[in-house]
Amino acid sequence: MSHDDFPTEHPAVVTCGLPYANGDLHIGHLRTYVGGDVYARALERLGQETAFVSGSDMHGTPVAVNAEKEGVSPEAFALDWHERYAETFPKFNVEFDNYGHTHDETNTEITQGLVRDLDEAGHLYEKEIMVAYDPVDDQFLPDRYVEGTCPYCGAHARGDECDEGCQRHLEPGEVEDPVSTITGNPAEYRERTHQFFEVSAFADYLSEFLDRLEGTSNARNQPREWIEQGLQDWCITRDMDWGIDMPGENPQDLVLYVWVDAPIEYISSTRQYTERVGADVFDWEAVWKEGVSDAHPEGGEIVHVIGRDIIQHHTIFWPAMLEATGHAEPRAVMASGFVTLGGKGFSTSRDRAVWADEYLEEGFHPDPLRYYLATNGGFQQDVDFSWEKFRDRVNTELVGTVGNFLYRSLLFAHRNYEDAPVADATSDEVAGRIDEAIADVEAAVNDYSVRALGDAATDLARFGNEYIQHNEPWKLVDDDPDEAAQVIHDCVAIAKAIAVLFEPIAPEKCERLWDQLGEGGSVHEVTVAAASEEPEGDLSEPTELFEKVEDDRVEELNAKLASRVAAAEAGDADDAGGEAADGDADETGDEATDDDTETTDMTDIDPISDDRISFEQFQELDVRVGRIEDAEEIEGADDLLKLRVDLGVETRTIVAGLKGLHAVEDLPGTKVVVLANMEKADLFGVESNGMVLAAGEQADLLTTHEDAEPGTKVL
Ligand code: B3M
Ligand code: ZN
Repeated sequence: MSHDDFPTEHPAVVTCGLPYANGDLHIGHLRTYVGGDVYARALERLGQETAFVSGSDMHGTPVAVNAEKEGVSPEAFALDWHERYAETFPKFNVEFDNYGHTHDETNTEITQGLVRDLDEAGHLYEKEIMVAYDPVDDQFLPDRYVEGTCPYCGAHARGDECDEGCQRHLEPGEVEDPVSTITGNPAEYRERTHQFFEVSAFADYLSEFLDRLEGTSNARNQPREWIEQGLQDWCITRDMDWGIDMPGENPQDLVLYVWVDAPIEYISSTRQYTERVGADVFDWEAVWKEGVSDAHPEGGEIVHVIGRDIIQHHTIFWPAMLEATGHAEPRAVMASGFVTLGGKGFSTSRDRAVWADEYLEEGFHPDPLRYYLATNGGFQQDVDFSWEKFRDRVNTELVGTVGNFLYRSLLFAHRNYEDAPVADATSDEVAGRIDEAIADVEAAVNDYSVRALGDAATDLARFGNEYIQHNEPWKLVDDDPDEAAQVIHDCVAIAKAIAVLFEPIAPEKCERLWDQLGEGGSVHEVTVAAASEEPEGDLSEPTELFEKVEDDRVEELNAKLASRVAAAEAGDADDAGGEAADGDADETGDEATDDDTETTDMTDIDPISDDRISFEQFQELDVRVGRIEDAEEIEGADDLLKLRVDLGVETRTIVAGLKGLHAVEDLPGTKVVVLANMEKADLFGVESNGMVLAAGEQADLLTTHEDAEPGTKVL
């Protein structure tokens, strides 16, 4: 690793945190993958030799718990998700040079080798510890198999992290009042012998490492505090079947903790890339090992792109493992903020998400989402997604600024000059502005600012719009054809620079622009120097690069999301603490979590929305008085009841999450309030045609005080 400005003479590896292979990806997940991809592409545009790698995280309880719920083996379950992820990323133009997984042979071999090296170097020791155990089910409860109370802040916590409170990583045995997430049984603690890595011995090294570490400031500041508070050693084994076996003598059949083999996949994935392309094209050892390559004795430039919830693993445990085993140290950690949806967290279990596949199925191009996620805020900041905000940024910036400039310039050039306009060279003013944009991109890479990478290109397009508007070439064509040709030549030069500089953010769109410009080859292959080279291609008839997002699409998409959330909430209304066994590594943002107490803590009540709706919007809701005629259970559904509800004009079947909260036999005759024009939903094979309104987790049914008849409208 060096601290020279990029591009350096050493090979670089950009990695993205490995997604747990345990469930659908939503657009919140995509933020770090898009960020990593944008950054890796930008490094390449600067001429830096770069490999971009990641892989699926197959092990650990986040996978095992979800597989168990589905009743399939963790291996089959994880492989299935792995294959889906490997297909999904390229659809968003996230193009890893290698995308492996932690359960393959390469990673098993490298992991076991590295753990052996730690052992031989005297950094591992055995210790008896108490681990959670379910006496009824007769099984150990590592990590997410157990939940309880955080010993540091008192919040409800998972066995391995205080996800709802102080965010600390929790060691086995730390969580108080342990309960099994699988059976709900109270757990007890039993003594077992586990392997520990002496992270505490690396405190001084880590402090110095943090002083050198580049990337986002959150990745340095938080770990400094942890070091000041005193580092604990790290338990690296677990009582589980699923995982990589602890090498050497292993009488208790322990596997390695998932966080041991997961980051090692960064190395394994790079090695697989080398195995495919040859060490002369990319040498994994030159990057990852110290003292192996003569040209790169300190290794290469390692840049980790991660979510901010896994800073500790990447700035404490991982660099200590690397340092202890003769590996190169990371140069930078870029830790992103979370993505929220309409101001709240994504919730996979409540279907409160815009799914990655869904975004594409709705017919949207991946590049506008990349733009949105990459530039909607600084990388460390949380980014809120809403269809309205997406529409606004696409329409204003991509269509209005970038697309508009390109289309009007290239159309004018094509109509008036057929191929390239005839001026000899780009004017000094415009050439100077393009050089500035190139310098902005170089600075953005060295500042680890994904957002500034996007801004460099959009600012240039903004300049282009002003330039063409100010010079009015359409007026000059007749009066001063040479000047007109110069202006348009300049605009084509700006368009070419945009194609090069915007490629990291919008790779597919920029490839198309490159084609329209008649430049040969692929824009993916050129360096930023090409941005200031004279445009020489034969222009083809341009088409608009970006499409507007229409208002009615936004309404439609919001309605779909709302009805899905309502259907999911109907499904888990009585599911107290229902997220508990969810294994949802993927819940992002600070969503209010379920609470399994009977009383409502007023501090948990959501603030009243500031977003007012019009009376017209309210009138779109067809809310009616109804009377339950009949209620029955639904086979296989833990929370739901099937109701027949008299709405005066007709009797509807409505599925509601009332099971366990209301006695089935008490319900017939109860007057309720129904949202009658709710989108139909299929729940456990029953078509639900409407929604019964109820308050809170206990589903307190709304009713009327007097004798309004079924069918009466609620106004
Ligand atoms: N699989 C996912 C997460 O906690 C976890 C990342 C591993 S990166 C080496 O975000
Ligand atoms: Zn805590």
